[in-house]
Order: sequence, then structure tokens, then C-alpha cells
Amino acid sequence: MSVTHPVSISWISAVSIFLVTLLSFKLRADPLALDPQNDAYSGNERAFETVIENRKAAPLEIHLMEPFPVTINEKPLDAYFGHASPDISDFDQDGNFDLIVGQSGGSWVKIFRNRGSAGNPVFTGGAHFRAGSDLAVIPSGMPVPRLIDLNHDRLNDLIFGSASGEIYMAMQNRNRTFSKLEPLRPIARPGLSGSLGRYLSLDTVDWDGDGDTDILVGNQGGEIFVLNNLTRPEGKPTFAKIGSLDISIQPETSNKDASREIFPISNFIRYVSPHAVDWNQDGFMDVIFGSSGGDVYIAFGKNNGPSRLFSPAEILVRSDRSYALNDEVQPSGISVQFTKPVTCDWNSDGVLDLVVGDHFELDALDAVQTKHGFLWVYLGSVKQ
Ligand SMILES: [Ca+2]
Ligand SMILES: [Ca+2]
Ligand SMILES: [Ca+2]
Ligand SMILES: [Ca+2]
Repeated sequence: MSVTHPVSISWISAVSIFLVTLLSFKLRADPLALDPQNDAYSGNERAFETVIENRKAAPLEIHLMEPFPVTINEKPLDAYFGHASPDISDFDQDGNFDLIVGQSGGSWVKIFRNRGSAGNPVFTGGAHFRAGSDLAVIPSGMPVPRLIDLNHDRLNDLIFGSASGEIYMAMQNRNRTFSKLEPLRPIARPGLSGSLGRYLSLDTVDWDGDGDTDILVGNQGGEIFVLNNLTRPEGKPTFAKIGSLDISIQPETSNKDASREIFPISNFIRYVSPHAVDWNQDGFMDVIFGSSGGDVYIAFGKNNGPSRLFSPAEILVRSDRSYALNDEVQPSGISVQFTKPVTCDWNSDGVLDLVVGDHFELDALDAVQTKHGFLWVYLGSVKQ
């Protein structure tokens, strides 16, 4: 017969009270904190402790080199009717990243498989993404794709932001086909609207460090929401909208006497397209985002865990493809709009590179199509 010593019980109680107190402090202090009762599977509190221990390293100063366009059969990839929206992921799981590109024309998504090797990506041709028996046409258009294993079955699924404000998902089946598109509607938390706004751009990231993949959603109004992944293994994809990112900006001005006040980015930036990455490799996740004005911004992360803080956003690349953080490239002469940034290590040199999808309108590039969207690769180099 086992006997539990009373001292052990009070010790366990004390630890429990301490943990509950700690937890309730976090929930009160932190608008993005997670409700463990609604998130039993992913064990966010434990993960939070793990992430916060991921201590800061000296940030790298990454400089961007003069950009070049992504080519298909050696010609620049030009998204039909513009709004090129890239995801760079290993779609076919052969070890090399592929391109998944949303375009405005036809509301289609195309898959370009990488036929090159590590450090030398080569893309030839492309196939329209199919979901169910048909081409996947994103209702309301302007698809922004991301590859993500929504239901933890080790088969990557695809999600798409869209103009109407709906997120669509296509689940991958065991035979490698994809099921037909379905809306992915986040659960609304008490006191929060479930609406995400319109013209959604999205990105996938383990926001809270619990081992599953969450979704960041940017919208027309310049807001960026966090959708926390609550999906159980092989279960129905379930995400809860748990708040929005608090990113500020100090507007540029030629008036030296002007106030150096900072404002929420939603005061100035429209059609925000977020991408979460630790750009400067200091251990804290940063957010790079594009805008309808074409400038690409970066807000450097200042901590980890579900309540993330950011330094005011700075311009990383201007809409004319010149730089702000390091002025090494001449303006291109074309000003682009609706930028959609992602990162990868394009040339496999161990330094992150930036890839920006864009949109621009020309009168006379050809007789038929006046709206275009290219992908530009800015290789990163670390300044010593
Ligand atoms: Ca691949
Ligand atoms: Ca899956
Ligand atoms: Ca960072
Ligand atoms: Ca690189």
C-alpha cells in the first residue's frame, strides 16, 4: 500500500499555486496570452518557458545586394495581371525549395518546381495548383499562398489569403492530391471580432513556440492578426484569433523640427503583408511586411514568447527597389505597389535572402497586359 507523505502534498500544492499565479499573471499582463483550457493539446505555457530561454545573440547586420528577378525558362516570372505573391517552400519534398506563386489574373496559384540544386535554384515551367478535380481558383481573387501542415498528418496543406477576407484551405490527401478548397474560419475569442478584414495576406510561423504552426494575417487596414493553431493531430483545422500585433512606425519627414512621435502602422500602411522571420539572427522573431505603397518594412523583435514587442518599423526596401537601411543600390526607375516579402536562403550561403513579389502597371510593356507582378531576389550579405 502506498502512503503519500503530507509534506509532499503541501509541496505539490505550493508549486501548483505558484504556477497558477504565474499563469494568471501572464494572462492578465498579456493580451496575446493563451487560454490553456482552450489550448490543452499544444501546451503553450511550457513552450513559452522554453522560448523565453532562447537568449539573445548579437544581431547580424545584413546588407542587401542589387536585386535580380526570379526567372522561369530564363525569362522573368511575370504574374498574370500582377499581384505576384510568393511562398518559397519545398512543395514536392525533394529537399530543394519550390515556388508557389499567387497571381491576380484568373485568381490562380502556380507551382514552379525547383529543378536546380542547393545554391542554384532553376525553375522551368509551372503548373496551376489543383484542388479536388479542378484548378484551384480562389474565390474573390488575389490569392496569397502558404504551405502548412494544418492537421499534423505530415502532409503539407495549402492556405490562401483572399480579397474578400476569407482564408481558404486545401488539404493534402495521402495520394498527394489536394481536396477542394474550403474556408478556414478562425474561432472568435470573447470580446474579439472574428472578422479579419479584407485583402488578406498571410504567413505561417510558430508564433508562441509550442511546436505547431500559427498564422499571421495582414489586411487592407494595416492590421496584423495572430491565429493560434488549436488543431489536434489529424483533426479538423482549428485556429483562434487571439489578438493583433502592436507594431509602430515613426513617419519619415523632411521637417527636422517635426515631432518624432510614433504611431500604429495602421495609421499609415495599407494592404500589409506580414512575414515572420528572425532576419538578424538574434534569437528574436522579426516581422517584415510589404504594403500597397510598395515599401517593404522591418520591425525587429525585442523579445520572445506570446507577447512580443517590436522596435518601430523601418524601411528595408523602398518601392523603387532602392534601400533605406543601406544605400547601395540605385533606384530602378519603376515604383511598385502591393509588395509581398518572404525570405529564404536562395543561394545556400547560410545568410537569409529577401524575395519580394510586387505589382505594377505599365502602358506599353506589351499590347495586352498592362498589369504585371515580378519576384525580386535580394541576396543578403553579413557586414563584418
Ligand atoms: Ca522541392
Ligand atoms: Ca496536413
Ligand atoms: Ca531578430
Ligand atoms: Ca543567402
